[in-house]
Amino acid sequence: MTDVVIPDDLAAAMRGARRVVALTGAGVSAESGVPTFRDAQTGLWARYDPAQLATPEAFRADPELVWRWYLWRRDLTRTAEPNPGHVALARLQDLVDELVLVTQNVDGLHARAGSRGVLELHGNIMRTVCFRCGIEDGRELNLDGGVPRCGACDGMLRPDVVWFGEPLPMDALTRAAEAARVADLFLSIGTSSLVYPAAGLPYEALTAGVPVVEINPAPTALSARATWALRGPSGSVLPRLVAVLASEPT
Ligand code: BV8
Ligand code: ZN
Repeated sequence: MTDVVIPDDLAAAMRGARRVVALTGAGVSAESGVPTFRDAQTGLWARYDPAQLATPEAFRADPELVWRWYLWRRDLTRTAEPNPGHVALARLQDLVDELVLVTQNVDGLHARAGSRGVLELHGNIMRTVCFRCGIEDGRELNLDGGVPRCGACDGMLRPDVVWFGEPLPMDALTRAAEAARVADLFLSIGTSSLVYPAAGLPYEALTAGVPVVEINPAPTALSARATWALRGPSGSVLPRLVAVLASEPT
């Protein structure tokens, strides 16, 4: 349990906020047992750098190795459950006029916690698309017959995630940037703020005069610019932050 206290001026800002944007990273799923990118690699994956595996080059060079990594992460994701941090954000959506939830996570846990309209900037690990023609393939996959192939063009199938060097879904990114500029409050939760263009969003907010709250047990690249930094695990800090609104006399 964290001893993080919500400062009075932040509580007042929460109460006055009609439009909120929340950007989440791997840290928000850490308490669900989904390893963060920083400490992603355990066991047989310990010797691989995730940023090396999550690239189109790595997939072309050894598609089976990359698939084995994603199938390992899919199993972790399937067995994971949303934690109180995910649940608090789903609840916040009903306590403010507009909450735009933007995530770098590919685990789908926000939607499983009940959040609606989540902007998945980096895709979703449970979806599969063709590397060549792009169509989605909903079949359950394994590697028994080698790298799975597309039913339409026989191209290689790949997880529907954004790899390093690949563009983000432009619609989601544009909506996230627009929401950041007109928000009353921007929450940056469980992210090291190092991967772009997602890490640029809190600066869009700051440039537009929108205060930024960082929720992270450790300092990040954003900390020096954050308006408030709450140093604790999101699984206990977020319920406390949202409780500020829940306690408001209706
Ligand atoms: C692109 C999907 C161009 C795959 C991912 C500008 C400057 C420098 C570099 C670049 C730049 N612009 C672009 C780049 C290159 C690159 C980049 O940013 N590189 C970095 C490493 C410097 N960006 C790209 O390549 C992007 N594409 O630019 O394309 C383009 C444009 C047009 C046409 C062609 C090309 C694509 C980036 C997306 C890559 N895909 N994921 C997969 O998952 O397999 S990124 C992946 O890593 C995650 O999605 C996430 O974004 C990132 C990991 O970061 P975090 O989520 O923050 O996690 P991390 O482990 O780092 O930190 C966890 C944090 O949680 C820590 O701070 C920890 O303290 C905290 N924590 C721990 N426990 C808790 C907690 N917090 C709260 N509670 C807890 N309990
Ligand atoms: Zn195809």
